[in-house]
Amino acid sequence: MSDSTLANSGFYSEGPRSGILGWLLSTDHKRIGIMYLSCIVAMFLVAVGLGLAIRLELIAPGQDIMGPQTYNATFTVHGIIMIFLFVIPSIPAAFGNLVLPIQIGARDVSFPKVNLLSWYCYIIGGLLAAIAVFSGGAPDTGWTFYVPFSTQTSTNVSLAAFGAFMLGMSSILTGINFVTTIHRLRAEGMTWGRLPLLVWTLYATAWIQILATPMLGITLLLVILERFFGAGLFDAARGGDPILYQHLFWIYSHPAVYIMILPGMGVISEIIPVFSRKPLFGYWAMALSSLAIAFAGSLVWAHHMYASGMSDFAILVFSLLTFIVAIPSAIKIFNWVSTLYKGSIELAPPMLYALAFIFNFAIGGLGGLALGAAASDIHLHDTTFVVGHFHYTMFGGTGFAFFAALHYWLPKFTGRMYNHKIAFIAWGLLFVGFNVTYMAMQAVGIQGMPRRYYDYLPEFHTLNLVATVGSWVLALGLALMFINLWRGIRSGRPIKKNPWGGATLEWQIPSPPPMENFGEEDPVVTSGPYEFKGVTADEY
Ligand code: HEM
Ligand SMILES: [Cu+2]
Repeated sequence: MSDSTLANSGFYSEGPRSGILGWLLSTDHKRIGIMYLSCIVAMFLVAVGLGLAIRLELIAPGQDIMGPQTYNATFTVHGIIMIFLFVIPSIPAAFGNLVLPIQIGARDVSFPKVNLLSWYCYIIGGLLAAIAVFSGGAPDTGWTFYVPFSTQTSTNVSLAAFGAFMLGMSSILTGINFVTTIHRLRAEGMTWGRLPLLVWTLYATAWIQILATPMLGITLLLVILERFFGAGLFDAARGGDPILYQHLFWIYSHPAVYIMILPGMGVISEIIPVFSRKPLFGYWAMALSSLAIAFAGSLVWAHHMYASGMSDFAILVFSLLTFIVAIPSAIKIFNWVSTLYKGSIELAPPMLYALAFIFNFAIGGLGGLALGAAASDIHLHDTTFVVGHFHYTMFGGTGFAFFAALHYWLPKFTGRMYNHKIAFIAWGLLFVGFNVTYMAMQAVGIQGMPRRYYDYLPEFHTLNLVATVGSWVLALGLALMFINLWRGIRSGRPIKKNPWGGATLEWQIPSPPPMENFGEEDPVVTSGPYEFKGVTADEY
């Protein structure tokens, strides 16, 4: 951090070592959180650039800026970075590390050294992916690494797959730390019924990280083994089965969408009560629905495979299970809206992103029901409707929750406030640009446009033009948002402990927090996380 005052305050200035080693060898959860956050934002911006390039290629039929091979590599690398280097670590590894220990009244996580190792696994994974891209032959399989193509193509699939393996390792280590910390390091009085909901969602997510991620690791290692030794594991002509790969891949990758969205839901549950000045509606329903999503979400993976030749009975079972998962998700939306009802709403920047999350995720969720129903999915499978759908959930959901978390907690961890007027304008551009881009992609998908094609039929031109222009408005909003946040970090108005009037523990300590989080005494908790009686926001 180049800002002198920030470098001399709180956990930025304390610690056993100074200088760059004071960061690269730090086992402090806040410093590790900041290192993750910096890398994750950098990766996001790189992948946004690739996304904009894809949209530019799709502005008109025919070849515009890239040919088919480059197009395949571009969406593959875009997807790999967005999934493994942005969305999955975005809230758990960055904001989980920054906020979770403080919210439960702890001074750090259970295994600080393992926590630092998780960051190095992230870095190694990222470097392997970068080498796979820049050493000639960027992977062109799609982020799903489907066989048989991924075992045959001459591009750098093994490097990219091993990069994803290391990123999985990083995710598992984060999960192990969070489950142990939440069980063992809660402060006196921090009962399970007083845990902030962000902590409950990170708890449910951590169990998926621990139990499901090894599945991805094994599956990717099998692809690498297949590329080197050609055992025929997935080769039907030699007794193997390519469909087996799809089962193995989605047994992780569908639960992985809950590693992505659950922490985002936790962020929204932190923000909605604070800016409604009302306790969250249905605390236990919210807490238990996180566990229900994690559990039921591990039983629906084959809804990605209705078009793979599955039996009608299997399709029926997975379709029914998919509808069941929608219930706890709907409970969350219902409880957020019930909390807003008759609340004294303050439309501060974090709240705007939280409200946008609810809007976007509701659309994404409804689209998910259309894809969960076999009759409509057989038509929509592998069209740009699917691409629009998962951008609504992963970008419109987790991405907007990440932006909400940036606007809610960055002032706490930098001691400075960003410009609210510019934040409003950036939000407006982002929200409108986002919905124009992905609503148009859903619409042209319903008309039958397949995904992962660099060219398309003339009748799809108008909606693709609209989607591309939408992505420019979206990009303008993103640029304005990050510039405004950066200016806030460098020269924003100094803040005290609690600019928003939050009631959770992080708002009761200095901004930025000291290295030890709390003073001499460990905190003793006597009330719930959303009880605002006597809690007011500091002037800034
Ligand atoms: C400005 C931002 C973005 C733009 C313009 C963009 C655009 C696109 C487009 C047009 C495709 C479809 C390529 C095709 O099927 O032919 C795509 C694929 C994809 N995008 Fe994005 N996207 C953006 C942000 C994101 C974010 C934030 C995420 C994750 C949260 C994401 C995840 C993905 C994934 C996983 C794929 C599938 C890649 C594949 O088929 O293997 N994108 N994106
Ligand atoms: Cu799924």
